[in-house]
Order: sequence, then C-alpha cells, then structure tokens
Amino acid sequence: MNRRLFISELKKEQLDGSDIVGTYNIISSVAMRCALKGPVKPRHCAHYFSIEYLMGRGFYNNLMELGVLHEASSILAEKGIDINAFEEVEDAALGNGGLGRLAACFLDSAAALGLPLYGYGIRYKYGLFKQDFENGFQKELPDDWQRFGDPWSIRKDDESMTISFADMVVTAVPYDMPVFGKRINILRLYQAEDSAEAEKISEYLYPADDTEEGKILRLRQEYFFTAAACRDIVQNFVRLHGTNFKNLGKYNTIQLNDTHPVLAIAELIRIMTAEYAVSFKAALDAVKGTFAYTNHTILPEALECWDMGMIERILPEIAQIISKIDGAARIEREKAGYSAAEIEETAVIRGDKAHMANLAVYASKSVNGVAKLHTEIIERDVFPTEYKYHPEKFSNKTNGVTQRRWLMLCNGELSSLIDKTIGREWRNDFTGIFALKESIGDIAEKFIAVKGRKKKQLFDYIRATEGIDIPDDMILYAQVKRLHEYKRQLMTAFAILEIYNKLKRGELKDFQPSVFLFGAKSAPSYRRAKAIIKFINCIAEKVNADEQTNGLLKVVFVRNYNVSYAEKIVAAADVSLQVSTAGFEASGTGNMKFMMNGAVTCGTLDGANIEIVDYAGEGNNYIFGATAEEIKSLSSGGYSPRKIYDEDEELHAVVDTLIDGTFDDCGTGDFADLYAGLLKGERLDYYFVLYDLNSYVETLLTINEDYKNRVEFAKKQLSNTANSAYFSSDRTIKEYAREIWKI
Ligand code: 26V
Repeated sequence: MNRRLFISELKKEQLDGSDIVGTYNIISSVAMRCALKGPVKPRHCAHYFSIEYLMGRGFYNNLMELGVLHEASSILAEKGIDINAFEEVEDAALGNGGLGRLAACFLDSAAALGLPLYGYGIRYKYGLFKQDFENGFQKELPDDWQRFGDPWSIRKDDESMTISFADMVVTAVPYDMPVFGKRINILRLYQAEDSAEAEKISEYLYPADDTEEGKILRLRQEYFFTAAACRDIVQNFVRLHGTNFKNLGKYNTIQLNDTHPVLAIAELIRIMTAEYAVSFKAALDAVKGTFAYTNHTILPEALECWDMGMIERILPEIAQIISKIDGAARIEREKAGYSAAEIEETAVIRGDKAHMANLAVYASKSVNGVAKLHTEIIERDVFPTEYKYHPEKFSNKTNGVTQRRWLMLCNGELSSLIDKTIGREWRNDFTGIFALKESIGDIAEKFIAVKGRKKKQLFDYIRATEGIDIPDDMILYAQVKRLHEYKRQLMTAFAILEIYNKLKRGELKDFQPSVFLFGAKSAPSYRRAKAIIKFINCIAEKVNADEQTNGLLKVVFVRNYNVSYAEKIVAAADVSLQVSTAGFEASGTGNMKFMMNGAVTCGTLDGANIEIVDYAGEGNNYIFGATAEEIKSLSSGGYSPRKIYDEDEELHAVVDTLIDGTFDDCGTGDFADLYAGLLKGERLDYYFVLYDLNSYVETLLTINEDYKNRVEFAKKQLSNTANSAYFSSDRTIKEYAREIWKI
C-alpha cells in the first residue's frame, strides 16, 4: 500500500486521544481506504470453508502487514496517544481453538505468499464466550466483539443471497474482511438477516447442541454459510468460464476445514442439478474434482453424524441428494471390489445417520491429516478401507503458524535480536531463520535478557488483570489450550501438587522458583473440563497463599485466554507444556508458537511434538510418557490405574485431594466425579493420567535442574527458534497450493 498516502490521509483526520474507540475506527478505515483498490478474484483459486475463524485483533496485525504500523504509531505519539491504548479493543474470537486459529494463520500465509485463497464462514454476532471465574468456577459471559465497531469489514448488500430451509427463508449478507499481504485476499463472513428467527442463525458460535433445538440450529448454521458460499463460487465460475461444470475443479478447490462444512458437497450438487440442469452423475463427478477434506480430530464424539430425519425436515432436497450420493457410492464400491462389510463401514448413510466424514472422504479428491502421526492414524484406524482402495487420495499436511503474528508482532524484542544477528531476510523468507544456528552461543546472554523482558511484561499484565503477583525471575511453564481431558491439564495439576508436597517436605534442594501458568476455556456443558478448572483454581489458591513455598512455586490460571493473551504468553514462556495422551492431539499449533519464541517443549510423542523434536533435537526438548503404540496396546486391555494408585503413596496422596476434603468443590460433586473418572466405574483413567504422571514430574524436575545453567538452557531454547522454519504456515500453505489446490 501507498504509505505516503496513508500518512497524509491520517494527518488530515481529527484524532482525539480521549476517544479511543473513535480513533481506532478512524485509523482502521483510513488504512482500509488506502489499501483497497477493488481486488478481483482470479480465474483460478482456492476456497477455505470453515465454521470458525479465530482472527484475534486485526488492528496491529493489519497495520503491520500494510507496512504502516510504525507510521501510525508516530502520528499518534505526536498527538499524545499511545498506540497500545487499542489493546482494549476486543479480539474477533469467532472460533474455539486450534481449528479456528489455523484457518486464520492459513489466510495470513496465503495473502503473504500472494496465493489466491478465499475464506468463507459465519459472522457470529457473539464470538466464543468471555470467561470469568466465580469462586474458581468458570462463568461464561457474552462476547460482544463488535462493541468498538468493525472497521476492518465491508458489508456487501448488493451481493446478498437468499437461503431457503423447508420452514424459513433467510438472507445471507456478506461482510468482506480483507487479508493483507503480497496480495489482498478476502475472508467473507455471512450474517443471517430478515427476521428474529433468521438472525438466530448467526447469533452465537456453537450454540449448545445438547438439545434437539440446539442441534437444528447448528445444522442451519452449517447449511447457511456453505450454501451461500457455494452459490458465490458457482456464480463466479459461470461468469468466468460458462456452464461447463466439468471444469469446475480445474479452476476451484474447496478445502473443507473438518466436517462442519461438508453439507456443501450436497448443496453444490443441488445447485448444478436444479439450477443448471446438470445430470446427477455429472454433478457428482464435478464435486469429486472440487472438494478436499482436512480431518482435525480422531475423537469419535467430534466426528459429526446427522440424523437423516432431521435433515429431511429442515433441508428435504439436501436429504434426497445425500441419499443419492450414498446409493452411488455403494454401487461404485461394489464394482471396485469392496466387501459388503467394507461398503457398510465407509457408507455415507449408516443406519439413520448421515456420516459427514464418510461423505467428505468419498466425495473429495484429497484427504489430509494435520501432522505425520495423525495422518498415519487416520489412514490406519479412522478411514482404513478408503485408504486401502484409494491411498493416492491421502496425504499429510503438517500444520504451521504464521511467524508474522506469532513472532514478529508478538515478540519485537526477539525479532530485533534476530535481525541484528542474521539480518532481516528471514522476515521475507522464514527458512532463513535457520542461519541463527551458527550464532546461538554468541547471543545466548542477549536472549536471556529478551526472555526476561517478555516475562516482566507478561507478569506486569497478570498483576494488573488477575491480581496475582509473580516474581520476575521465575521459570515460566505454560499450558494454554482448550480444556479437554485428553490434553491432560489434570495431570499437570497433579504434578504441581507432587512438587508442592516435595517442597513442603524439604526434598527439593535448590529448586528454581517456578510458575505454572494455565489458560483455557471449557465447553460450557463439559462437566469434567469445568471441574478441572475449579480444581486448578483451588490448587492455585492454596499454593500461592503458602508462605513456606510461595517464593518458589506459584500457580496462575489466567481468565479469558484468547489470541491476544496467547501473544503475550508464548513470547514469555520458558517451557511449553504439550502433554496430551499420545495419539489424541491431531497436531497442536500452540506447540509451534512456543517453539518459535524459544521455549523448550516438555511433552509426549504426540501430534506435531514429534516433528518439533525431529527438527530441534531431543536434547533441546524434554520428551516423556507412553507412545501412541503403547497407549494403543494398553487400551486394548491390561491397564490398571487402581494398581498404580495402590502402589504409589505420593501419587495416591495427590489423587486423594479430590475426595479427602483438601479442596472444596462447593457441594457440586465435581471433584468426586473426576476421581471416579480415574478409578471407579468404566473406562478407567481413559487418558492415562496416572500412567504418565511420575515420568512427567521427573521431567519437570529435570528441566528445573537444567535451568540452573542459564546459558546452556538458553542455547536449547534458541535451538528451537532456529529450527522452527518448518512450522511456519507459509510452508504448509505452499504444500496445499502445490499438491492439492494446484494454484
Ligand atoms: C472439539 C470439541 C468441542 C466440544 C467438546 C468436544 C470436542 C472434542 C474435540 C474437538 C476438536 C474439534 C476439532 C479441532 O479443533 N481440532 C484441532 O485442530 C487443530 C488444527 O488442526 C489441531 O492442531 C488440534 O490438535 C486439534 O485438536
């Protein structure tokens, strides 16, 4: 963008330091005005369909991408306004976690690389809830993210569309959010309008789907945005290429981010057959050349199945088309030699349910997992039959994160140190970061100073927002991610209690002062996840108040963990805790952000941790615990958490704090329920918390010991930064572009 234009336009504006909201809107719209010269969609492009986008704050990132962050900051300073004042502007949190943040990183990378990638999703009125703690329990508050306006979006009334359900018709109004880089791409988010009923469709992210009504609303959401997006793509195709839909996939790929947008497959067939008189067979062939599917989880409860009866009631034409696809798949597979059992296992409709992952796998030209191990698991265990007959369809695309937000923007101090050491080329081509390797020894001291500064900034912020005081020199161990049993925040809680008990007994001589930091939101209806939050808050209260130990050990669970909080935490952390039960974390992307910022990983051999260690070296990271293979064989019988509990006194004692009155769950029975999950009833300790606990504690203490040699430890940390190029989403997006999208 034309920087001179931006400066002169901004200087013309009346900026009032006492009106932060007004100033925020003025600067943002001047930047938009100067940057947008009507970018056009090219003939050949890729589309990303995702029900979540965790964009975070647009302001600083966009000004950085536009190359005017510095200019804006100086003009504001001249008028006595600190650019950091806009930190109170809400994040656009239209997502839950990794899946939504990945979508945002991908859009950033594609724009930066000059690749045409267009995002489609929903413009929720309220994003992921704001989290507060009440007496240590999570409390959910509505997230009114547009409170300060939405100057980074443009409403396009003239491109509105009508979307029909059996019982209602709604208007889908697009809001275009430009994504700046070498080219300007667009994230198009649809808002539902026309009636109070219609507006509900785009009101909340993930409305509770534990009721019939909730499920229907979710189904409407999924259809609403994918139908609008499909129509948009078809209209564009017809305008550019005519109605020869054989060529649809030649010019367009639609990447399905998990199963939530999979109804698009049926809708695209509906549009071609109903509106352009294409035969079903030809339409099916066209979609098979157009869609590509990414799987992001192997958890059965997250692989969507829709009741066919419900689809029939709400979307009768779509139900018919799904049935026809199911029939076509069965015939095709019988001819290809699938056994009857194999046909059933891979069927689009199983019993009375539409199996969305099976539909996606059947109708897509490409299926991918998000890390090496995860792809192996989906090939071997999740879609084994389809892999047997169509191995060529499957590939791995290990996730990545954008170094622009996750290093340059959030860690200016480390970025300047890198500039001074190897020059600035790494900013254009992140593979250049590897050159840092040669200088690790020379800059270790300076790196220690940078880490210290980032920690101080974070701890100051925590003091101000959470009211918890953390000494500046503590080792920062961080576990920040969605709250889920498989991620094992509970295991970290037990580990902290063991360390605390050891400190109390005077067993840990020369323990380096440490703080354990958690950030996580729990799904509102997920009882055990919420119980874990309360349990950790109880531990924090006890440990932080203990004068015998609180100079050595602190625990903090920050409220409302989000993208902006993550930017501060990843820059400051010394140790990245990635301790999921092996085989369960598809990839993880937080692990990559920490790595870039020079944290060592303390983790299991799961998801992308495996590749992180491959690149940065086992010696520079801390791996412990059962492997995915061990977990698999333990799962099939012979694991007794009771035995471990009975034979290990220390472990026994910390687990018993759930039931012995040490902590108070306010009569909810939540802690007893956590205990039961480990030791009573069925599926005992399903995520192997007790199995891995001891080796976890040992590893945490080894790290603590190693940290004493600050310079050697800093070298390990820097080795992680130097080897992080592979984990840039620029690399990931290049792979998608070359191998799947052919753009
Ligand atoms: C979501 C939910 C929401 C309600 C409670 C149960 C439950 C279980 C699993 C999920 C996961 C949804 C998909 C997802 O977010 N997957 C994440 O995708 C990231 C990007 O590929 C990846 O790094 C994470 O490992 C993966 O968990």
